[in-house]
Amino acid sequence: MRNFGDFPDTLTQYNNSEVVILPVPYDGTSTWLKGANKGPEAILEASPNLEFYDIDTRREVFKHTGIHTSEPVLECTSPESMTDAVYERVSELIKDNKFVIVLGGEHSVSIGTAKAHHENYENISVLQIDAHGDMRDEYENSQYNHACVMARVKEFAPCVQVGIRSLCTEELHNIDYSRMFFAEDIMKSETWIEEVLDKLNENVYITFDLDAFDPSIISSTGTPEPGGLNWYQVIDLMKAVFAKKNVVGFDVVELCPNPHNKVSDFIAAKLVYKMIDLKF
Ligand SMILES: [Mn+2]
Repeated sequence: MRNFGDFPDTLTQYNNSEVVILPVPYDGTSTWLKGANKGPEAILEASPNLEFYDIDTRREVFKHTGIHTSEPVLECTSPESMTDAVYERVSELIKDNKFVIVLGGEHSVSIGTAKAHHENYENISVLQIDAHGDMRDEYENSQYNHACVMARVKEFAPCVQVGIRSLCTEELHNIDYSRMFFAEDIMKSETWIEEVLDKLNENVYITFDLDAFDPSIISSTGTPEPGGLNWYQVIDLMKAVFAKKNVVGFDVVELCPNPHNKVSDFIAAKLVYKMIDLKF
């Protein structure tokens, strides 16, 4: 896969980079539209077309951090073996003092990376941005299905769920409504970002399912839902979380690229770069 951005070699070499992008093109458990395995490549393909100057911070952050794109994790025998492979790779990168960004793939790729961050940082909480609860105990005979991600993550770290607008009966017993921010309530609230911050620990891992966005902004996802977040709601939340908490890593998942419309790919790349800018 190509490198994120189109930066000079000195700014993409492993040893020179604080940031490592780890593609996990896994699509073994998605239940409706297939194609999330093409997500990482689509984000990387779109990335050189970004403007790398940030209007808020008035700089080009890649020149300060370096951004290395790692060899992808290709293990796909089962969701369990993929999770183990992601966990191993992310753990190695964290021990090398890298800030790790996993690009999915469908949402099950987040279990291994969230676990690696949990074991290397004290008291992390996990901020999930998503249209879906993803709290089923199991789905289609697997506990590692993308519909079960947050049920697995909740076993080791407290979670806060933002942008939710689709639940199923089977997951309701796992849901803590005091830690869930429905998209509809966010639209009517002026204090929701502070309330999200109040629920998070100092160390935060972010798992970002792109279907949290309204489909008018990002339509290329495996399970789109109406009534989602807009760009500035997301960016305002990200600005607050990166400013007030220690974000230890993140993933961006569930891009299911449409070859006839690359808008979603570009927005996903822009989100990744903006989050890097906010971190450093
Ligand atoms: Mn989702």
